[in-house]
Amino acid sequence: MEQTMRWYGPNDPVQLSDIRQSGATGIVTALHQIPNGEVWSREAIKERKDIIEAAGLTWSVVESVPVHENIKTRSGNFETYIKNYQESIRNLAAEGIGTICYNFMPILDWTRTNLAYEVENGAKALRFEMKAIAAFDLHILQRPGAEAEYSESMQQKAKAYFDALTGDDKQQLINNIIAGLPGAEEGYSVEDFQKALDTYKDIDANKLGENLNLFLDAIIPVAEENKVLICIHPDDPPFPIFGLPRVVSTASDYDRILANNNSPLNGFTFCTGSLGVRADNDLPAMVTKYGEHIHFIHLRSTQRDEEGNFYEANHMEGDVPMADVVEEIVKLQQRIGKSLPMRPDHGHQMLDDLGKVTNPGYSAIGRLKGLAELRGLEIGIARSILNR
Ligand code: DNO
Repeated sequence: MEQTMRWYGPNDPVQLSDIRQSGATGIVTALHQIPNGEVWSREAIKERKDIIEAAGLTWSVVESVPVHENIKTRSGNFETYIKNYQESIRNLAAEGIGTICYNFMPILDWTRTNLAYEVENGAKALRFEMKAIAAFDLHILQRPGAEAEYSESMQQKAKAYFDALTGDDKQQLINNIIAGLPGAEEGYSVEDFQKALDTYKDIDANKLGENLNLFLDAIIPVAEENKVLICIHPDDPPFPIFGLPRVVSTASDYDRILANNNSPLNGFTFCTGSLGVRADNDLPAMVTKYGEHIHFIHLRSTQRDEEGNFYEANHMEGDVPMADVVEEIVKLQQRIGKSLPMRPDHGHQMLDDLGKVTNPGYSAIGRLKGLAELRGLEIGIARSILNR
């Protein structure tokens, strides 16, 4: 795999020089300063690329060129936003950047309720807890009709959890869920969030899936002309929250996306952490089946339970069968004759980083540990396959 790391740009406390020492050669970044929907100009792209190259690294993947909400709901100025997206693809290609990641999650990008969940050894992990989501939904947002989406017992747990929150805890929970985690690009107040939810009143999963297809119909031909790989990130978490539809959570979602547009450039960001939250996703089998359409890989693991809670486990632990996944990736790379860009996704906040201000999930040492383990795993598997 081509070893890469995410970098949030010049304000990221983890610097390019740090990433270089991790052994990664590629950078995954985005022009976060450009508002959603606007064109990424060649100049802005080149400026960022030059900074990366001056540090001895390569800009391997754009994560993400965000998709404007109007495109997802096909309302307002969506046609202009699609044209702008096409233009950004052309401009990225002109600057030599050939892989673009995006997602099609309504309103919220990735969602967690606790950004400092202490694991057994004292390190901190990101966590998604259903009763915290329900407490926010039922008692802070007070979304009309929300009760119907939670069992009696979950409603009770949420109430007890909510009653025990201090004012600060409440604010923290609100921030964690809707203020926008790094890379999310959008943040909301409670009132604005309800207004945003209302824009999905008439959009179910079928409709959203159709809107995704229409978006792909418009951008894949441009990607083909410019030889740019386009890869959609799965929903995180991979099930509906706040009544919002989900269309990129399972293998059947992958099938639907490819049935609409089977271009080799139309593909996936294979995120084991997101997909791995569902027990019905067979990750190694998905690598084998969709391999030719996997353009970018996020490796991380999650530990889930039946209630829908999960936290981010060590890269080699948790529910993701990491060795089996990497074995399929090694075979895939041999089959297609190229190395796929991979970033160790998220990491625990640990050691010196516990005392630092870090981007949740993106501290240096936890990701460095993950990358080191994954690098060793790949080398070991590749050797054992060659010697068989
Ligand atoms: C979280 C990330 C997501 C991801 C976007 C892709 O750590 O995996 O923010 O970048 O959903 O568009």
